[in-house]
Amino acid sequence: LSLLARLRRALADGALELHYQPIVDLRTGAVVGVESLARWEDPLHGRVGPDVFVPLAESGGLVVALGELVVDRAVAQLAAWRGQGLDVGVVTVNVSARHLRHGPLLETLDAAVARHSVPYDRVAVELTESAVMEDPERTVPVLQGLRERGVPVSVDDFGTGYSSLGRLLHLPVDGLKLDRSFVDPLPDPRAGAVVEAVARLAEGLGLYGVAEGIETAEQQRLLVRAGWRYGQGYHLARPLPPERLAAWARPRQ
Ligand code: G
Ligand code: G
Ligand code: MN
Ligand code: NA
Repeated sequence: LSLLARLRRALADGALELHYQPIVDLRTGAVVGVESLARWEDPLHGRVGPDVFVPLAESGGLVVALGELVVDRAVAQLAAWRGQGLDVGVVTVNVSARHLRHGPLLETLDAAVARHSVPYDRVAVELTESAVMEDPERTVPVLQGLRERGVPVSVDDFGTGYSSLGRLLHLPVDGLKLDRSFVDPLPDPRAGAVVEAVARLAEGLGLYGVAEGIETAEQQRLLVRAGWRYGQGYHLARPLPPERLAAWARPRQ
């Protein structure tokens, strides 16, 4: 069986797992959200990374099936945590360009939110720059539909696309996630200038900002000083399976 066929079967069986990486308030350490990240362990090939199976799903016509599984799983997990009295803030889902443009994302979300009785504003969507920029006739109505529902939308990997800043920032989005390639070189002063400028840009536009890929205490400190309120990264916490995330988050609500 090809890897694509194995992925198709895994999706049909619900055999993918989600791990959750905390997003924290960098000043207080409180958890404000968790990013869901898909994990696939194939019985034959072992662990296959999302950098492999997400593009495979996209090219193989499985992107809607993947997106539906991920959205439903993430919303169900949020509901389960809420039922246990655990408040992790929002749960974010990564949505691929193809799902945004050609898939029934709004219907998928509506169904998941209704099934698990969670408020729309606790489910956030992460989209890459290219996903929001390409094919605006198709994407803008979906972004508007998310906004009407109160679903926060952030631009992921911000700063790595080649889109026009002007056009990007006219789109109905709520936040941006600074790509970790800008955090990684810190404390390099040139990288420091960039993260400070982007923090000011986000603030001026009324967007919330999340700095990604924080791996050291010094990077965290410099980001706070540069104006970043929220962040995630291995220094704070790795992506964790649900039970471990709950144990991590309980004292940090
Ligand atoms: O979790 P991390 O290695 O390993 O993720 C690698 C890439 O895969 C990241 O760009 C991430 O956004 C993407 N990714 C992880 N989970 C999902 C998912 O559920 N859906 C989509 N579309 N992308 C995902
Ligand atoms: O593209 P996106 O931002 O969704 O990708 C998230 C990816 O970044 C996941 O693969 C996640 O495991 C990874 N990640 C999260 N924190 C860190 C970090 O501190 N350092 C590195 N190198 N990767 C990270
Ligand atoms: Mn992401
Ligand atoms: Na990113």
